[in-house]
Amino acid sequence: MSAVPKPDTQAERKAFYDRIDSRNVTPLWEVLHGLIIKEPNTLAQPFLWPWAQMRPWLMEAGQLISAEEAERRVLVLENPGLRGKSRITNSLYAGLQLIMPGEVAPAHRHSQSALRFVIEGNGAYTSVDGERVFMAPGDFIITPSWTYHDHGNPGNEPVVWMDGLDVAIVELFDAQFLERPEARVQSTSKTQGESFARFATTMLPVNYKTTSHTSPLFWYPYDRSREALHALSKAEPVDPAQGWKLRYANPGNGGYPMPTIATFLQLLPKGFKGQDYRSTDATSFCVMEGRGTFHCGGQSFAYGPKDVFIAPSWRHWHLDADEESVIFSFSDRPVQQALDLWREQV
Ligand code: GTQ
Repeated sequence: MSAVPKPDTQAERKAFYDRIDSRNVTPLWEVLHGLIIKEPNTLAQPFLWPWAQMRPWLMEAGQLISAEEAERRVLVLENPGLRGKSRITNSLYAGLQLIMPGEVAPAHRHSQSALRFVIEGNGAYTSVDGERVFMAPGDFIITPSWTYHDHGNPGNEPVVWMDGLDVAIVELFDAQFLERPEARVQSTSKTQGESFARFATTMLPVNYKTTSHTSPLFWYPYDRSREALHALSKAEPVDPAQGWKLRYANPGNGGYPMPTIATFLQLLPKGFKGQDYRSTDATSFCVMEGRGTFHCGGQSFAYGPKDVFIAPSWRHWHLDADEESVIFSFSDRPVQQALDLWREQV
């Protein structure tokens, strides 16, 4: 047989593809090299959203629409390589939510799991299934899948936090549900002290049993996490890529706080020059303290308090700290690990 295709082969192939296409069938060999690839080749790009720019835009939004009318008054942080998709990475959503004094963001519940990382202001709360949690800057709070939540600000200053949700993951599985109860504001039956007593003291209620993959603790206050990082920095050598880094844990099982989203807090000493690092979990960062530079994929971004920045999957990044820095971050690592997909390289 001749190795040279007959002159009419291309035309014959085309005719065949057209014929099978009309019945929703397509030849793998035309798409294979884009489907199964050597390594991640994400459209997501590194980027930094400076607080100095975001804060005035949030306050402007505060004049344009109420939290009530918006349901959630949020400026979505869209990855520049994924515009129009409401996502900061391929799998996760991030936004900055503002609640003004006296406002309420009405109750609802949805399949998506959410995290809040408080950026600015005191006096606002979020209620999770009847438990009201007052938030302070640096606090990390979760809203587990299918738990009712409303936010309110009975205080006297604007409050802003970063939201992280697994919207695209739930969408991948077409498993979204949403419900709005009659009452805008949940009646609260428990206090955050109660949940803390049950789950935050390295003890558990003696008969605690659950089949849920989500942490029974909703509120991880900053002073505790900051204190832990400080103690760690006195006790052990600094990791060359990550500084001193802790992951937030589900006290019920030692796993991640939510099945889809991992969260971390890291401390970089003044003058830290981080080693290059990459991992398959694209990671979104929010600066709590300090200034420095985030280097990623050949780009550099100066960072300061309250800035948000993103390292895409498998792109090399490192952090240089001009001042001692504390940085919160989140990613889809639990999902990748559950599926035996996660990789990292130092
Ligand atoms: O606070 O419930 O940023 O439902 C996006 C969707 C926040 C929330 C967001 C939401 C919420």
